[in-house]
Amino acid sequence: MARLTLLAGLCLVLCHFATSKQMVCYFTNWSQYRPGAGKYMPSNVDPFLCTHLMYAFAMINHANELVTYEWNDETLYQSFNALKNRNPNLKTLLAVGGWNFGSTQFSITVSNAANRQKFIQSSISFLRAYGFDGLDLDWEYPGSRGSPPEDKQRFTLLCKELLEAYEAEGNATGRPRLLLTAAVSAGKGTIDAGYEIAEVAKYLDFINVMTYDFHGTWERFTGHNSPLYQGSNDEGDLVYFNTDYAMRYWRDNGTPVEKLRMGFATYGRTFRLTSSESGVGAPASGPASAGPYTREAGFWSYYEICGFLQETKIQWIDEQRVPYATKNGEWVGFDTKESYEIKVRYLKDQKYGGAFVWALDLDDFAGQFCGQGNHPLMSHLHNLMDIEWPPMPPTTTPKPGVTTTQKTTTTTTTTHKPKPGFCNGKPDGLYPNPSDSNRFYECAFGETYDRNCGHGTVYNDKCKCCDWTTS
Ligand SMILES: *[C@@H]1O[C@H](CO)[C@@H](O)[C@H](O)[C@H]1NC(C)=O
Ligand SMILES: CC(=O)N[C@H]1CO[C@H](CO)[C@@H](O)[C@@H]1O
Repeated sequence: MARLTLLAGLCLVLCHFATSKQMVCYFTNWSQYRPGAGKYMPSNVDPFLCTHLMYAFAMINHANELVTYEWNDETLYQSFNALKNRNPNLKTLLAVGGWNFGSTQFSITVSNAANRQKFIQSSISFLRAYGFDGLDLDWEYPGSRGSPPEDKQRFTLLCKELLEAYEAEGNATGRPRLLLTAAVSAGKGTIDAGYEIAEVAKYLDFINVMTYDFHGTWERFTGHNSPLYQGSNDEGDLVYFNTDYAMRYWRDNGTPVEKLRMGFATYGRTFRLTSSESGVGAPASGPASAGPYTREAGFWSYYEICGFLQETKIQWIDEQRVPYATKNGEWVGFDTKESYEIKVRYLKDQKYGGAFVWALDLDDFAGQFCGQGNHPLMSHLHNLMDIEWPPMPPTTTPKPGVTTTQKTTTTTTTTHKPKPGFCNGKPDGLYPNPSDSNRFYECAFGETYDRNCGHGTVYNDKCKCCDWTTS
């Protein structure tokens, strides 16, 4: 009971901390296949950059079970979740779905109670087996792309039943409940077709509104990937296609502001110009040339854009508060530290609960292209969001080869007189105190010393040290 109270106390501190300033970052299973300096692995992730890491993507099989996608996902899950050994306050979630996975299997999975339960129970064992802290639903999209209209209500049911099952499992096992989040559309039409906003907002811990991909090569005029505000060229439904509108729409239809995460892109979308016009709204036909690393038409990572910016200059779409650049008939709308700054000021004014980034691998993560240091956009965002980790206990016995281990030693803040009894007949060493996880016994020369761990830590018998958890 003392241990539970202590852990609950720890959670109050850390959980409160975590909800006040969040930066959620996506890792993608395909960035491992990029050539040369573009290759991105879990080992490239800085565990102190983001508060939550999302692994994209897992999928659902025909038996409605949560399963891996890539041949080596299991290995990558391990190194991904091992990042928490270096930062014990970091949370990791597994994102299921994604654009390529589409809607078909999601529709089948939500279509009846048995399928939903199969998925829900499989997600619990899968997430626990690999050490994730939760699930991120990336269904693109309920009620669209072949998903029938009734999927809008069924998505709500899925969220409701997932949360109930996660609560029950947390209660039964005494482990922190698995988190449940979703990445959702920022387009008004897709939102209206897919989400009972106020309902799903009750069940989800937070909601990532994908405030990017508003404009791209599928259109016949240049437009920005992730504008903050509406542009004066925008007419008809295009007036909805900006970050401000999407965030307000989710809020005004019933999502508490603290649950909303605003999307930040570390990439841009490109066009090929067809005339001498080169501003926003200029005629275009198709994408610019594919980036040498991302190799996807219409899409450049920030580090590829840095190359493009040589011999041209950054221009601004003033009313939308975002930059673009053009050169040799190619056009890209993207984000910079400056546009991030403006967006974070907006996010804070509106009191939204945090930011999320698509994606870790698209920033200049190793600082090899832009001359702005490692992951310049995301580091800047981290600073703008005032993310601070709780102070770590001192590290006095680092494990060999692990320089950033956060394990503490058996630092005691109080030394009690030898307490007779406990150590009788025991070898010298450290032992858990069965009645208080914040305490432990030290046996030396047959004497029993009653010691306690530093504030907020508990005795962990595996490492014979004071730690964040008892196991
Ligand atoms: C879990 O425990 C909490 C707190 O005791 C309780 O409110 C909730 O109803 C329980 N949920 C389930 C699904 O058992
Ligand atoms: C290499 C690659 O693209 N791997 C997969 C990662 O997961 C997504 C799931 O959406 C798949 O579409 C990719 O094929």
